[in-house]
Order: sequence, then structure tokens, then C-alpha cells
Amino acid sequence: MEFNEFLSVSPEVASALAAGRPVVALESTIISHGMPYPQNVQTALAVEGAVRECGAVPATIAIIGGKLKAGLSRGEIEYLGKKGTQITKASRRDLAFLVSRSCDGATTVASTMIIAAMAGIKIFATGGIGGVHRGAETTMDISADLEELARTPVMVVCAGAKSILDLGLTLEYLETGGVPVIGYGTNELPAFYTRKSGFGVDYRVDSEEELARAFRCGEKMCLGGGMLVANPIPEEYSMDKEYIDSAIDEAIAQSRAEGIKGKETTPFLLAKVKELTGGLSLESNIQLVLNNARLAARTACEYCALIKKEEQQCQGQLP
Ligand code: PSU
Ligand code: MN
Repeated sequence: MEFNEFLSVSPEVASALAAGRPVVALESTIISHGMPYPQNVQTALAVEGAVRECGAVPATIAIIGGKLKAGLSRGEIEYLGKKGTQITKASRRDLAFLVSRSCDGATTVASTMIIAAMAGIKIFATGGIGGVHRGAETTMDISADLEELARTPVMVVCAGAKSILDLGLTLEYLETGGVPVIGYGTNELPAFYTRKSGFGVDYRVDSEEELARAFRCGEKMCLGGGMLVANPIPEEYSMDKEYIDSAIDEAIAQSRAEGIKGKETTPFLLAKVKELTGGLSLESNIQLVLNNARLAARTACEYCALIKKEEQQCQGQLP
């Protein structure tokens, strides 16, 4: 763990890391901005439970009173869920000011990766990542998540990206940033609510062991930068493509009509899609996050097993 006076790692997470036990980072924008209360709190706790069931320790990440927290108490999760959108959505650019002003922040994929890396956590599970928005050729609206994936060595397990984004441009941007896009058990990038998008991934991987090994190879080469694992939503929870696409098109039309810009764009589109599709998309959303948490936890277990093996080899106990 990097020494950092602003970092506050929970005792459970700190002792797991010190003992070389598996830990999975989880984000908090999804709690404060991604789902309504009380489903947001129930989901955050269920996701932590799913990580534990697969043998890893969950580290939900947020900024509370200016502290960069890795590992939240139940009360802190409840607090973030209840305050909802009153909590600042915090990406990389917000960290210095939230800390200097002792404020709260709900961390996006980008800022969760930063805090996870500070704490020494390698694997992170979320729902969907930010990306290149449709129309970015004129708006320049590209999520800071993509830059972070290019610079911070954390594996992000997601369900692909929602087609509120331009998925083709998002993949181009990731390629430029040197981020491998990995399909778990698939050759195709999943599109969050649906298992297919029509776009291919860079690598198909079918085992957690290979995910961990590839990540470890990048780490040993000091390549820097993350990896993006795209895990398709389980078939039984996936949504009808036409239905979800028409809701997304409507949401984008409304956001353009209302002149929504900057950091409001993603939350606006997500909220509109949810409003247009009701509880149906919320259930899919919850299920895919659980599915990603399990994959991340199993991968974290494989990663720790690899490290243990390396240590034994070092001490001459293994050939
Ligand atoms: N996409 C989703 N669900 C989410 C987000 C994106 O399908 O919850 C959230 C994540 O926290 C992500 C952030 O990191 O939105 C990206 O916001 P922006 O596009 O403003 O960078
Ligand atoms: Mn943006």
C-alpha cells in the first residue's frame, strides 16, 4: 500500500491486503447516482455479499469527509445511498478539491481505480464504464474513465458499455490508450443490457486463471494502464435489443433538446433510460453487477494464488 495521508483503508480490507488475501474494489457513483434508494443500498450490500461468497473481501470506495475510503461500513453505504444525488459525482478532476474541502464524493470508475491503486487493490467490479458519447466528434464528451484505464493498473470487470455511448469510438479510444478489451467467454463486446453489440473484443478469455495471469504479466512488465474485462449479462436477465435501443434513442433526443452537458450527461441519460423502461432495466442492472462482482472475486482469488506461487518459487519451495 502506498503511504497517503488522505487514504483510509478499513481494518478488514487492510488485513486482507497485508495477508495477501483477495480483495475486490467496488464503486459508489452507482450507489448515489445510479439507482434509487433503497434499491441502491440493498444492491451495494448484495454485491458485497456476492464478493464474499466467492472468497474475496469487498472494498467499496468513496470519499467521505475528505477521506479516500477503501472499505465502507454499512452505515457509510446507507449514508451514500440516502443522500443520493446530493453527493458529488467524483471523477479524477474532483479528488483534490473534495479532499482539500473535506467533502463527500461518490466515485466513478476513474476515481475508484485511482483509490484502489493507492490501496494496492488490483481488481474492480462495476456495471458499465463511461466512454465516448455519441456525437463526441463535435461535443468532445469522452469519459475520464477511458484515460484512467490507459494509465492506472487496475483490472475493471464490467458488462460492456451502454449504447448511450458510441461503442465503436469507445473501442477506438481504448485501443489508442493501449487498453486490452477482453471478452469473458465471448468474442463480442456486450452492451450492458444485451449480450451482443456487433463489435468484437481484442481477446476472448474463458478462465479466471488466464485473466489473472495476463494481468500479472502486464504488471511484471511495468506496462502501467488497466485492462477492461467485459462480462455479458446472464441470458435470463438480458433485455430485448429493440426495446432498450428505442429507450436509449429517446433519452439521447431529450438530452439534446434540453442541452445537457458535461458531467450531467451520463447521469441524465441513465435516469431517462430507467424512467422509460421502468423496473425492468433496474432488475437487469442489479443482476449484471452481481454477475461482475462474482467474476471479479474469482479472478482476485486466482491472482492471489499466482502471487503465492511466485513467492514459493522465490524461496525455492517450488520448481
Ligand atoms: N455507465 C453506466 N452506469 C454507471 C455509470 C456509467 O452504465 O453507473 C457511471 C460510472 O460511475 C462511470 C460514470 O464511471 O458513470 C461515467 O461518467 P462520465 O461519463 O461522466 O465520465
Ligand atoms: Mn462526460
